[in-house]
Amino acid sequence: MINPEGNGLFFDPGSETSEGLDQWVEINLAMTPGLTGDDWVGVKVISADGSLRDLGGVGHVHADDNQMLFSKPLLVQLKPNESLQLTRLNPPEIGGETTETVEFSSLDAGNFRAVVGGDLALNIKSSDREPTTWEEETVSIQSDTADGIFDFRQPDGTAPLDLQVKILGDCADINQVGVVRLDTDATTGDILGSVNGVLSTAGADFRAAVKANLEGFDGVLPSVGGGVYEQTLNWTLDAAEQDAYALVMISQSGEVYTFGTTTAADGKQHIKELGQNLFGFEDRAAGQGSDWDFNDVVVEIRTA
Ligand SMILES: [Ca+2]
Ligand SMILES: [Ca+2]
Repeated sequence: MINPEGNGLFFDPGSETSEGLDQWVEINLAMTPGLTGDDWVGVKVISADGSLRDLGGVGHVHADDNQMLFSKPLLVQLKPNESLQLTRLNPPEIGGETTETVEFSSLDAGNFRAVVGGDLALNIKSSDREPTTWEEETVSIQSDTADGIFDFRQPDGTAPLDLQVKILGDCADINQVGVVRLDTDATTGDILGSVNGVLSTAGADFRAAVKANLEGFDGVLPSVGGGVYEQTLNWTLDAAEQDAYALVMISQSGEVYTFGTTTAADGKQHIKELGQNLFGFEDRAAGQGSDWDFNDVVVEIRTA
């Protein structure tokens, strides 16, 4: 239900679905005329104790001429009495987060509309499908908008996991796309911010480790670019391959971009979340003519 101030949306476990949101919620930017690739919304919740928790970001994929290419909702999980908050995000390099008025309104059962700053509309609805195990896992590990990380570990861990990897975008350069396995704690199972023992804070050593451990999708390391493009690859993970992975983009000039806000050589955020398991990269380093459109290499992973 909408809070008394009209600027937050509650998950109230005691209410009927028609009045409130279920635990799993899909958030999508509405198809409003005039939207550009820069229109991007950060999703947070205010917990019952008043603390703020990030849930990720949602936007659309636009070509450089602003033609709409792809969009996908952001799936988030709300705990009882958490209040959903929305903030317009600008590309981190041109101002970042801005504080604006958000107005929520109730549509029909379990459906809401939110308008950020009077012009950026989002559709919010209780999700009518159960997320898969790894989707549920990624909801918590993709909470920062720069967390391009997937947890493909399955509880049973014996059946192959069949995935589809959609790669699309608009860029002049030719860039490579792949993944890297992340270290996990053998006891707790926690995903560690390291590759082959090298921490993501290790700068050039970390980027070298990412490059040295780069993997493709079923052995295919796609090169993409030279204009607007789209391709879909199959990726099957057998039990031994079901692990934690991060997306990686190697630029035409050999720069390494992966998860995190400061892992790139220029210290800038080169990846941002555009929807559930959907991430866009900016392919040029600061000083190489970067325009921070984050549509140069866009990757979506879903179950096949
Ligand atoms: Ca760009
Ligand atoms: Ca571009």
